[in-house]
Order: sequence, then C-alpha cells, then structure tokens
Amino acid sequence: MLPKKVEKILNEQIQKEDYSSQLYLAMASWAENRGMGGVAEWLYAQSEEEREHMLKLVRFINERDGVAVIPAMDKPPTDFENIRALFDKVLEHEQYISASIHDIVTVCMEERDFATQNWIQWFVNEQIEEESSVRVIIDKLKLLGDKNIYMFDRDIMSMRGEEKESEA
Ligand code: OFO
Repeated sequence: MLPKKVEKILNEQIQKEDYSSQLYLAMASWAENRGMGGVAEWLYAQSEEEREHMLKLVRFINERDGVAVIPAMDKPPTDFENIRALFDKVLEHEQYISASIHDIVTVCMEERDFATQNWIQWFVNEQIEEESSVRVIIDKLKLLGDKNIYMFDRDIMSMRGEEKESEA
C-alpha cells in the first residue's frame, strides 16, 4: 500500500512527465516546420520517451494499490527563439524534472516507503542521462555556431544513437 504522501507526489510527477512529452512534441513540430527534420526526429523520440515515463508512473501507482489520476494538460509554448534557445529550455526543463524526482526520494525516505524509494532510482539515473545528453547537444551547438545548423540537423540523430549504444 502506498503512503498517501507518496501517492500524491507520484501523481504530481505523472503530470510533469506528461507535460514534458507535450513540450517536446510542440518543439518537434516547431522544428519540423522550419525544415529541421533531424532536430524534429530527436524531439519526437524524446516526447515518446516522456510518455513512457508517464506510463511507468501510472502503472506503478495502480500496482501498489494507489490511484493514478490522469491530469488535464497545460498548453506548451508554440514558438521558440532559435534552436539554441530551444535546447537551453530543454536542459532547464530536465533540471527541473531532476529536482522533482529528488523530492520524491525525500518523501519516500520520510514516509519509510523503501519499495518506492528503490523503484524511483531508475528515474534518478535516467535524469543523469537526460541532462548529460542535452549538454552534449548544447556543446555541439556552441562549437558549430549559427551558420552550421544544417550539419547539426543532419547529425543530431546519430548523437542520440551513440548515447543509446554507450548505455547498453
Ligand atoms: Fe522524464 O525525463 Fe525528461 O522530463
């Protein structure tokens, strides 16, 4: 049985993961409309991953005899200044998500819910990977500068491939 405080904070996380998915979908659509097919693919894939994170939480809460609540969604932004500003926003958002995962760990410890504390470690590790993959992208963007967006767009999916392979 999930302690009520843990159930509540996990439900809040469902909303945050769902928003992440919508945010990256909005970013993907923005990039696609500007001819950046590679960036769009990266963001579509990221949006899917966020949906999986959301589903993981839904299933876990229900399995532990809690009640997962599917929330209403805030509309994500539809416009972004440029590609660098977009990825700065992705990093800022992932840092916010990492902080909220750490808040879950804290509540689990306070409530002595060691099962959830153990389970949520997957998210703790996932956030390390997510933040670092966005930092790699921002570093590449700094190196290439504004003029080489074509190359960046061509290569971004292979960067994703390298990360996923190095994880395996
Ligand atoms: Fe779900 O990891 Fe990003 O937000």
